[in-house]
Amino acid sequence: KEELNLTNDSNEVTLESEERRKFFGKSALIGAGVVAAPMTAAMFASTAQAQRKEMAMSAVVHPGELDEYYGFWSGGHSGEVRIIGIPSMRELMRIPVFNTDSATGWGLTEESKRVKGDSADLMMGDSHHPHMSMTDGQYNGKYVFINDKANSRVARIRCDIMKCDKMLTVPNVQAVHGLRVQKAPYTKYVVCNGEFEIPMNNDGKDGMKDVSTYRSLYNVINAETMEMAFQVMVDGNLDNTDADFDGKYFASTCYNSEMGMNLGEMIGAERDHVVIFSLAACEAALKAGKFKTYNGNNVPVLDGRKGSDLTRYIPVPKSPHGLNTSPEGKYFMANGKLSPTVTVISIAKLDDLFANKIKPRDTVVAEPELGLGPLHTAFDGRGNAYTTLFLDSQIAKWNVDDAIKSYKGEKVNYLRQKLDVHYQPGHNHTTQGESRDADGKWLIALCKFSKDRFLPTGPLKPENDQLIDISGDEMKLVHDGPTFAEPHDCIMVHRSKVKPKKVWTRDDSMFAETLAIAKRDGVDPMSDNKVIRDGKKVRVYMTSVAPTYGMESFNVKLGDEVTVIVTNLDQVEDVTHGFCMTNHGVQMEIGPQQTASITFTANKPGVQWYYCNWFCHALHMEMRGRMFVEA
Ligand code: CUK
Ligand code: CUA
Repeated sequence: KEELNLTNDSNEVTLESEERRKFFGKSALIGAGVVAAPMTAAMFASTAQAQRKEMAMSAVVHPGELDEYYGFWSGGHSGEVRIIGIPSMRELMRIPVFNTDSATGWGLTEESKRVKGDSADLMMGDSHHPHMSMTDGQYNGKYVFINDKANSRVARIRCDIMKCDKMLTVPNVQAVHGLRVQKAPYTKYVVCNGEFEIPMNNDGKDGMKDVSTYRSLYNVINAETMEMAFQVMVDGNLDNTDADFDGKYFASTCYNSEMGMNLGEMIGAERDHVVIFSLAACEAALKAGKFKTYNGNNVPVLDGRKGSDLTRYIPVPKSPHGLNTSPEGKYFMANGKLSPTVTVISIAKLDDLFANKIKPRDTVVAEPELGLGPLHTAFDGRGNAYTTLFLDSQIAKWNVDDAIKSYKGEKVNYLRQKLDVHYQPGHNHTTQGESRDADGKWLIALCKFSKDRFLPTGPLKPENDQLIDISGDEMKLVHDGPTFAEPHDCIMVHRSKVKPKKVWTRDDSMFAETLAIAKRDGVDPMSDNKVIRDGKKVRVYMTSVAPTYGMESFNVKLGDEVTVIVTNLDQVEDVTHGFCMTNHGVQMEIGPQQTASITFTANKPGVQWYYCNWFCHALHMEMRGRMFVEA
């Protein structure tokens, strides 16, 4: 291996990046051994600098090679989730969730409308926090959950097909923001914050301007059924949240304990708080029937305001933002935002806090001062934390144990390094860093501005997702990645945890209801090509095998409501077909072995061509047929 010429950047060098890094380390050592004359300080500095440079792990993934991690990226107000390969930063896939998608027909197809349920008419969303289901604090590859701040929704993505399969509009709240999963013993619950304060019973009747009736609720959702389990009323509002690794506590930041209705009022108080929720206490209250319901729905709302035994309120410096649990499970960390600090809360002390043996601030074991605008913190599993400084445009690397010593009064420097990022970072995240498997290899900084880092694209510029090597003692920036609005948050999951299917299976729940309708129509979608008339409604069943549809033409009457149901009989991986009715605003994806359906009104007389819009074959252009619309 020592003989490999690693400066030759050819495809023959296929060492895994970790091996390559070790090798660089070794060769540097060997190099040092053969230096005969003592080096001058300047020589040493420049050599060290050069070594540091070459010792960064490579983000290059050669053609045909696979990335080591799946990155699940929020698409912000694009409303989607994106899959990014790490470390290459290649965008592998987009998963439409809260948005409407032209290519796949998400939001247009019957199947996606069923998933969206009561919000099927909404075309947009604002996704922030993607988090994967866990078992014993480790990613289990089953689901990714994500919130929609814009329409107070939570959605679930099935990781075997990488499609959204459930969506829930959370009642009694406005703007679902921070979202996490229960980490242990398994993800029974998804938890999320209602951010904006509203009157309970928000019915527009008397008193809606009386702020004293406004509340924010903590929302607990059953991860498997995606139905509301219960909600917890709190004092103040709620921003970000996270869970412990014991299945006992959740924690949320509150930046508006003042219950202010404008900026000045919201930032008035010197201190806001972190709310700690006891899951056992909440479940007991639920069981004992200690709840109320509001707004005419039957979701149980528990009272977790100050003085209740469901919660505790820990004062922290004003207007905290991110809430992060360290991966060994010891600490909740609240990021200061308007305060230059991160407040470190000992999870081991929470039992005593709930037993009233100690005061809320007694749970704080460190409050390191890091720089201006701390928003979110990530971890390397080696005892270091990495905090984004929005205003300083930096990542601060600091050592948690040293910060604790310093808080106790010892003279230690907990700050390890500050790295410039470009520019204004919001979230950051490390490879597997929110799970027990934090491996300390890569850090991502999701920078809100890119300014001069890319070719100018007009007044609207991309954001900049930067990849940072954290495997050594020093953070090293290795990649700039332009992204469209607006990745808030991401997770990076080792590829061994995720097992996607290659083709659909016929018993998939995504189109089970469509198959049930076919059955009622007496149609076998795997073989029949048939038109079923049901009054003014027409259901057109057709198969597809590259490069033809099973039905060359069909007849309808002007004004009919037409549903086209396509079953793709192809079994070959990657042979996806489309269905588009020209001039009717509908198209969709039909993957191998999938059934998908879409509805439109036949509102144009005469010959209307339909065609396949997913390139499937050399004769893909010829994959089309006619709808005859009788006037
Ligand atoms: S929030 Cu966007 S930078 Cu929605 Cu997690 Cu902090
Ligand atoms: Cu089928 Cu293109």
